[in-house]
Amino acid sequence: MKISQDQLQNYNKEQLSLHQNQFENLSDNLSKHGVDTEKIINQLADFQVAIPSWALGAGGTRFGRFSYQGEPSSLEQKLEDIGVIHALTQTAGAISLHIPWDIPEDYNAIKELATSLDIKFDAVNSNTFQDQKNAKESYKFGSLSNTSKASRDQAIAHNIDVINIGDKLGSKSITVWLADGSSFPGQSNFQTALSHTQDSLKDIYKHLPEDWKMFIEYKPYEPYFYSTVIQDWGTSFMLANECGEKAYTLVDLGHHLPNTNIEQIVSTLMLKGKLGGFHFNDSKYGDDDITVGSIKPYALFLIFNELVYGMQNNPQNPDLSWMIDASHNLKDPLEDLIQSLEAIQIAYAKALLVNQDDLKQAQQNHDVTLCQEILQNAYLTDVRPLVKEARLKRNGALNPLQQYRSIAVRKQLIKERGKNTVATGL
Ligand SMILES: [Mn+2]
Repeated sequence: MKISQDQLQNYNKEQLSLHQNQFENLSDNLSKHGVDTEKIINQLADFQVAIPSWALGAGGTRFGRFSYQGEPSSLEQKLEDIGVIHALTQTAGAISLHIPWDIPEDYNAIKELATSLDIKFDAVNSNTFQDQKNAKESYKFGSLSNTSKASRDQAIAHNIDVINIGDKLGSKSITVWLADGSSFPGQSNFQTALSHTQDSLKDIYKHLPEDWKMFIEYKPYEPYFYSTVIQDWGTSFMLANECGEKAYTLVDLGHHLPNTNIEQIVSTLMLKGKLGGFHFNDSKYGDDDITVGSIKPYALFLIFNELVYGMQNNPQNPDLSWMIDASHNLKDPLEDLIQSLEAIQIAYAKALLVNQDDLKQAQQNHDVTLCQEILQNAYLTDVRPLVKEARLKRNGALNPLQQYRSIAVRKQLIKERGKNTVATGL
């Protein structure tokens, strides 16, 4: 299904005068404090986040999977779902493909469909965390780090295939996340596992097209419980440096132990020009993959504050690949993604409100109280009118979730696809 401009505009008309009042109030207030509202709205309008191809259906837990009705059962339908979210939010202008779950059959048709929906192909993701049907070698005891050369070679060849598939679609990066690790002390030789991983990554790196990047994702634990080969940003950073200038670290919000200072990690990586990708989600305990901003919105703001600082002050760091990496077990996946995109825009807008010059001055004067006030004043500002204005500028919906419900998208999808369709994924 597709949302038409008429549907959007009719709906927006009803909400417009209320929005205009709220926007003018905020805008006047911000102008008095020297904020360039127009500039912030443009920055918000330009900010696009990739939706992964596995996020459109119901995700599994370790114990079961409860299907959601009207799930997309082909890559075409997944693109259509992202098209719906993008039409409403104007923030989801990219897809991140997971291979082998979503290998296109007709590349030109897929590219045309994506273009018609204003969707670009962002990083492609390889999968060596599960065995594929008829695979010769198993990843049960690791992929790029496996003590078996045959398993490592198979995993390297798969990553090269993923690059080739992405290249045909116009992607410019590959994300490598390894489940490799061990569950028991003594099971794995740490040095051997790390050396194998390094050599395997270098082999993959050799096959990167000139204008491509490789993102190396880290995670402290899970699926194994004692050790993970690429467990933290330091290990990822070291591996990226060993590979070369086209290799970068990828930060996933859920891949940290509780209370890790993620904003400091982001800041360090950007200073070194090595932050390439960023995955959004939220968590209470571990890699919970729940709606962005649903648990720790202030932490998200502080992280965005460092990202904004880096984007403004670190030309050595490339533009980032942004993606939502979450799983949807209870909510309609599309509603969850709309909520996540809203939370991302809100955190970004608040970070853009931080007066970096004033903050620098306060830091220089060791005025700790004022430093905190500057951050909290930005955080406590209700920026939703700015986010809405940015959407309006791009002909999106003033209130995406309300509109999604008022035009009964899910009901329509169930009618088109049936109740029992299942999207590929975990
Ligand atoms: Mn991730």
